[in-house]
Amino acid sequence: MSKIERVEVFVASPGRTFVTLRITTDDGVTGLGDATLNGRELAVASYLRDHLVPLLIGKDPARIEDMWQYLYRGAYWRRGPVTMTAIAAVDTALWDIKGKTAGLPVYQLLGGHSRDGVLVYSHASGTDVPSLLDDVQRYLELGYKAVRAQAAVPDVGGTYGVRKGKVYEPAATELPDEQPWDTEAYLGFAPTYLEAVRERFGFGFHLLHDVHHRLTPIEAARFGKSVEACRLFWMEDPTPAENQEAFRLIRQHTTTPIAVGEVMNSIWDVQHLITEQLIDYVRTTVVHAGGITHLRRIFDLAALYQVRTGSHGATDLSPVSMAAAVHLDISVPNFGIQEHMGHPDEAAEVFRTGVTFADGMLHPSEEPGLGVEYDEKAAERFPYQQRYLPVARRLDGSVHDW
Ligand code: CS2
Ligand code: MG
Repeated sequence: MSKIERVEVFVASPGRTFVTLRITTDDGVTGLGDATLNGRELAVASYLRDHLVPLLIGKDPARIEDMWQYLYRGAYWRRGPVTMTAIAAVDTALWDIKGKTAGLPVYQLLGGHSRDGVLVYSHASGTDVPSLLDDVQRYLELGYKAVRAQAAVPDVGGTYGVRKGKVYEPAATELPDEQPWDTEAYLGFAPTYLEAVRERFGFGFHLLHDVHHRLTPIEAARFGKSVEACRLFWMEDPTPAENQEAFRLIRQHTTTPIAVGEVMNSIWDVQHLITEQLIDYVRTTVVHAGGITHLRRIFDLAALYQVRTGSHGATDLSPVSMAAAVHLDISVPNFGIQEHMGHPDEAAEVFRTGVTFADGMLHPSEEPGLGVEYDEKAAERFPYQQRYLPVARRLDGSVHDW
């Protein structure tokens, strides 16, 4: 039996901050895990370094399920984004090691190919409708079969999702940027630009939109109804999902499909959304929902209720968890779509990934394990930079969901 001999936690900012866990066994096999929690990275790094690393040394890396139960049930204080991201990083690294030890890519350990490729969507955005339409055109020309569309609401400063640089990066300031929000302005404007996209490009591709937790249930019902003619692939996070009941009201009013889950980190957070079919896609991820081991459970529950997967894949999910996501996506029966926002150029100097993009789909590496390498020497060139996600405030100055 091999043993875990070394566990390293790297915090670096190649274009943006990533927290990466590397486990090394006594026979020299390494595994990687993503432990990035945007805006709260150091909390997870400390949870790993100060609380989990002492527990991992000497353990059998092959006992992935036992390790998951040990770290989850053994913590006493359960769930939450920090705990589940730390557990996720360990779990993902152990699956990487298991694949390398077996000489198989991780997807082969999960049941092999269920499809030829992993349909992905990217992100078109604009400061106004013309620039949004140009951006949609760009992604369609790049071969994407699915595009998310977001545009700035006129006269409302920081609408969610409008890219500034090469990739959309919301965590951009040393203290939270306080951005104004006006629900009425959004409800009046967003349907017009989604209609404009359909008018210009037709219905030959999937169109997605992220409401980003901004509406009340009845406002979300109104929004969903107002865009039914746009035939969205989904409206995402229409209302905050702590209250899973809230989605019953939305469901009563609109057939626009609903996607929820990127901020959820356990099966219990999405249990009723799935079992009562209040959503159509579940967006939980390898990195924030307890790793491959737990995410498989969520996806299997979803499959029983015809809920499909639609995992989050923004810039703050590192190439490690994106590779793990593609290994899961290619194999699960109820796959829906995978978000693929890409990473800053500097990230490629630190992470080497075997994931490939072709014809609107991602493909996992055929290398044993996840097919990702981390260059800690290169990472030293990108010291940690603390950045915060924005905070939204209504026009009266009160805090709103960002
Ligand atoms: C968004 C993200 O990609 C998405 O669907 O919700 O951009 C999200 O805002 C960031 O990942 C937060 O870190
Ligand atoms: Mg989102």
